[in-house]
Amino acid sequence: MKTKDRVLGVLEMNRGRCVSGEYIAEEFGISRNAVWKFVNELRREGYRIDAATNRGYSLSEDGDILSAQGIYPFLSEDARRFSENILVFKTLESTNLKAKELALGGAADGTTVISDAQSAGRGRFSREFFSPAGKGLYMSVIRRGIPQVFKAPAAVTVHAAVAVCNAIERVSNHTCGIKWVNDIYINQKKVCGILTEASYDLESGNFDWLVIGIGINVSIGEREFPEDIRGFAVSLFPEDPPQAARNRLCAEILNEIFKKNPPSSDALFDSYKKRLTVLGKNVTVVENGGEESYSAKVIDVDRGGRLVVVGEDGARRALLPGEARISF
Ligand code: BT5
Repeated sequence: MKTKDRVLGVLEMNRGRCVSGEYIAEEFGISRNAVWKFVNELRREGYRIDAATNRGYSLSEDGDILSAQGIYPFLSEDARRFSENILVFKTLESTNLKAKELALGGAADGTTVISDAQSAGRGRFSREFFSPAGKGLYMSVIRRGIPQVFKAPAAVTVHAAVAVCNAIERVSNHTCGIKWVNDIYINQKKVCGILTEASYDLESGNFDWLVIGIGINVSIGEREFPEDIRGFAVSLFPEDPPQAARNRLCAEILNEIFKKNPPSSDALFDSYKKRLTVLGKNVTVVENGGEESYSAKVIDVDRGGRLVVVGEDGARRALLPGEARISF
C-alpha cells in the first residue's frame, strides 16, 4: 500500500479527531514534512483535513469520498479478512465488467471492485443502470464457489438481496421490499438493482467464479434521475446523506456477504420471502416475451429462486426470472 494511503487510513480510523503529525511520521518511518506533503496531496483529492498547531491533523466528519481506507473502519472482523482486496476507482465503464476481467485474470475470492461512477453501468439483458459520480454506490464482489450452506446457486442472488436490505436498514430508517428477482424497493420505488454473473465449468459442474454487482442510489436528487426512470427510481438520502454514507453502506454490505457463518438456507429464504413484495398477491404473469399472459396467485419462492404461482386452473407453476414477468 502506498504511504499516502496509509496516512489516509490513520485519518479515516480517527475521523473527526486529531492525530499528531509526529505520531503519523513515527508510525510509517517518514519525516513530519513528508506527512505534511501527503496531507496536502489528500486535500487536493478533495479530503477536508484540518491542521491545528501542536495537535495535528483531523479529517472532517463530513465528506464521503469512497476509499478502501474509508470503508475499513466500518468492517467487521470477518469482512476485514478481505480488506486488502478492496479496489476503488474514480470511474469505470462497469464494475461488473472490471470484476469479470479480474476474475478471469485469477483475482482472489472476495476481491471487491468499487467505482465512484460508471459510464456504462449495466442491468439485466444489457439494460442501462444510471450511475452518476459521487451519489451512488456501485460495487462488484468476486466469489469463487458458493457457501456450502446455500446448496443452490440461486441462493447467491437471494443472499445478495437480503444482504443489501439488511445493510440499508442498518444505515437508514428505511424498510426494504424485494421485487422478484432482486430489485430493492423503498417507498414503492427502486433504490437498488443487483446483477449476478457467473462463469460455470461445464465439465466439473462447478463455478469458476461469480460476480455479484450491486448498484444503489444513495443521494441522487429526484430531479437528477433521467426522465425515463424519474418517479420510479429513488435514493436512500435524496437530500441530506449522513456521514460517510457510501463508505459505511458498502462496509455493511460486505459485512453481510463475508460472514464466516452465513445464515442457513432456510433462514435466508425466510428473510427473502418476508420482504418479497409480490408474495400472496394476485398477479398477471407474462411469458414468451409478452405472447402469453394469465392470472395467478404467488404462493412461494423455491430454492432455485423460482417464483411459485397457482393459476386460476389450480395448476402450480415455478417461474424462472429470465422467462416470466409479473405485474400486479
Ligand atoms: C438491475 O437490472 O437493476 C441490475 C443493476 C445492477 C447495477 C450494478 S452497479 C454495479 C454493477 N456494475 C454494473 O455494470 N452493474 C452492476 P434490471 O433489473 O435489468 O433493471 C434495469 C432497469 O432499471 C433499467 O432499464 C431502468 O428502467 C432502471 N434503472 C436504471 N438505472 C436505475 C437507477 N439508478 N435506479 C433505479 N432504477 C434504474
